[in-house]
Amino acid sequence: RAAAGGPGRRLLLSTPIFYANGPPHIGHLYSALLADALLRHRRLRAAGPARLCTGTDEHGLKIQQAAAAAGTSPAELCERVSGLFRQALTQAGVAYTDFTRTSEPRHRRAVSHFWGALRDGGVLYKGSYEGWYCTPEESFLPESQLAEGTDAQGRPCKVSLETGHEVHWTKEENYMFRLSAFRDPLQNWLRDNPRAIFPDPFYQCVLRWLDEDLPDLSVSRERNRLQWGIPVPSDPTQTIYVWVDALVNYLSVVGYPESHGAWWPAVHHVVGKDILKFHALYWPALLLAAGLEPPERILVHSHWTVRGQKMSKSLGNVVDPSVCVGQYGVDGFRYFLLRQGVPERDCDYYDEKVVKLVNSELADALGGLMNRSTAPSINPSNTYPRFSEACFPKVLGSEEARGTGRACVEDYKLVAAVASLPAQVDSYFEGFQIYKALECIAQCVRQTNGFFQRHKPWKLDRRDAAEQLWLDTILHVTLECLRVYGTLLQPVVPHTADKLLSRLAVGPGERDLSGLTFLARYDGKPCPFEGRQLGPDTGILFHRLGKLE
Ligand code: ME8
Repeated sequence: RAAAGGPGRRLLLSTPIFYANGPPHIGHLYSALLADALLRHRRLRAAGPARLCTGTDEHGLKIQQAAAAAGTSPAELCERVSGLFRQALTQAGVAYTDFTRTSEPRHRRAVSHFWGALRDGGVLYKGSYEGWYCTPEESFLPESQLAEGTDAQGRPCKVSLETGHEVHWTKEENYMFRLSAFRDPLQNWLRDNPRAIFPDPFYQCVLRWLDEDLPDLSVSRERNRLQWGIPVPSDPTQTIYVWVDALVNYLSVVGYPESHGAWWPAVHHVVGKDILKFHALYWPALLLAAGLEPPERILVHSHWTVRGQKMSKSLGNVVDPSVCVGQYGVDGFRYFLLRQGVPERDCDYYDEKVVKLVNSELADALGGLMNRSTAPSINPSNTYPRFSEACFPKVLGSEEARGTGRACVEDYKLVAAVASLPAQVDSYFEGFQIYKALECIAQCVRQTNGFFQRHKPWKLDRRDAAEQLWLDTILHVTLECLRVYGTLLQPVVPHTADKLLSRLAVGPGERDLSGLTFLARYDGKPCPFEGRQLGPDTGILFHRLGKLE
C-alpha cells in the first residue's frame, strides 16, 4: 500500500446507504455533501484515483413494515424511494461514482460470501436470543438503553432511551457473532490508529464503549418474521441481519470477493453519530473476523435539528432538500450546510439563517467584490491588470513591516493571510473540518473587501500614470485573491466557483489546488494571468436571496 496521502494513492469515500423507507431529508443530504466536498477537494489536489459510493439500504423489518403500511410491496417501495435519493443527490450536485442498492444481485452475492467467511472463521454460533427489539433502529437494546414511554394509543410501554421508539420483547433462534472476542483486536486497532475516528470526541466515545460490556451480536432473524432480506446461506429458516447486509455494501461496491483488494482498506466512511457504533465497533470486528482490515477512517458528523427540535415525521418538520435547493440554489444550499454544519455538535436549521448567511457571504462579500473589481468603469480594457512592484514592494520579515510603496501594513497582512490560505484549507479538509476551511475563506474575503474599500480605486484617475499603476496594482491583488477563493471554493460551490474563475479567465487546466499560485509578481516571478483578456461579463455572481414570506 502507498503511504497515506502520497500521490497516486486510491481512496474510496462512502456515505451511509440510506434507508429506503421514506424520502430524503437535509440530514441525509448533509452526510452526502460532506463526502462529496471531500471527493472534489481530493480531485483538485490530484491526489490519486477516488470514488464516492452511496446507495440505498433496502432490506429489513423496517422496510417490510413501511411497505405493508403503504399498501405496497417492499420491492416497489424501494424502487420508488431509491429513485428519490438518486434524484436528490444529483440535484444537489453530489458527484457520486457508485450507487448500490442492497437488493442488487452483485450485493447479495457479496453478502452471502461474507457470511461464508464469518462462518469459516468460526465466529458464528446459533443461540436462542431474547430481548427488547427496536424496529426503527433495527437493534436489540439492553435494559440500560430503555425508558418508560407510551405507544401510539397512549398506553404505557417500553421505549428506546435514545430515539423514543417503542420496543418489543422478541424471542427467537438467531445466529450470533462473537463480538465479545474482538475487544482486544478493536482496542489494538484504535491504539495503533489514533486518527481512525474523527473528530476526536467520537474516537474517545468509541474507546469508552470498548471499556463497557461488549455482548455478542445477533446477526440473523427468523425467516418467518423477516422475509425481506438475504437468506443465510445453507439455512433458509434465517435471514441475515440488515446491518450486516448493509455494511457489506462498502465491499460489494469494490467488487468483493474478487477485486476489492485494489481499494480495500483505503476507505473513509462518512457517517452520522447515530450509526457510529455500527461502523466503529461492529463493522471493524466483522471485517477482522472475515480476514479483512478495518477501514482507514471513520468521519463522524452530528445532527441537524429544525428550529431547536429533532426532525421527525410526527412533528411534521422534516426539511425536504429539493425544496431547499429550489429556494436557495444548489450552491447556496451546499454553502449553508457545509459552512454551518459542525461535525462535533448538533446544528440548528431555519430558513432565515440560510438567507442571512448566503446573502452576506456569497452574494454581498464574494459577489460584490467580483463585480466591483471587474466593473467596466474601473477596468475598461477588461484585462487582468498589471502589478507594480514599485507600488507594492516586497517586504521581508514581520507582517508589521511596511514597504516604501503605497501599500500599507494592513495590505501586507492581507497578502500573508491569502498566501497561507490554501495550506490552511487543505489541512482543514484533511481534518474533516470543512466548516473551518470556509470560515477562513470568508475571513479573507472580508479582508479583501477591506483592502478594496480602503484604497477606493474608483477614485483614482487613469490619466495620471502613477495613479494608474496603483489602480492596476489594487485590481491585480484583488483578482489574485478572488482567483484563490474561486479555486478553493470549487468543492463546495462548484457552479459559483466556475462562474468566478471563468470571469477571471482561469482556464480549465489552471484550477487545480496542486498548482495554485498567489501573487507571483510580489515574489518577483512571472504571473501567467497578467495582461490576459478577462472572460465575458456574465452578470451578478450570486443573486441575493429574497426576503422570506
Ligand atoms: O442509518 N441530521 O440510514 P438512514 C444529520 N441505513 N444527519 C442525519 C439526520 C439529521 N437530522 N438524520 C439522519 C441508516 N442523518 C442506515 C445506514 S450504512 C451501512 C447504513 C444521517 O437513512 C444519519 O446519521 O437512517 C446517517 O448518517 C444517514 O443520515 C442515513 O440515515
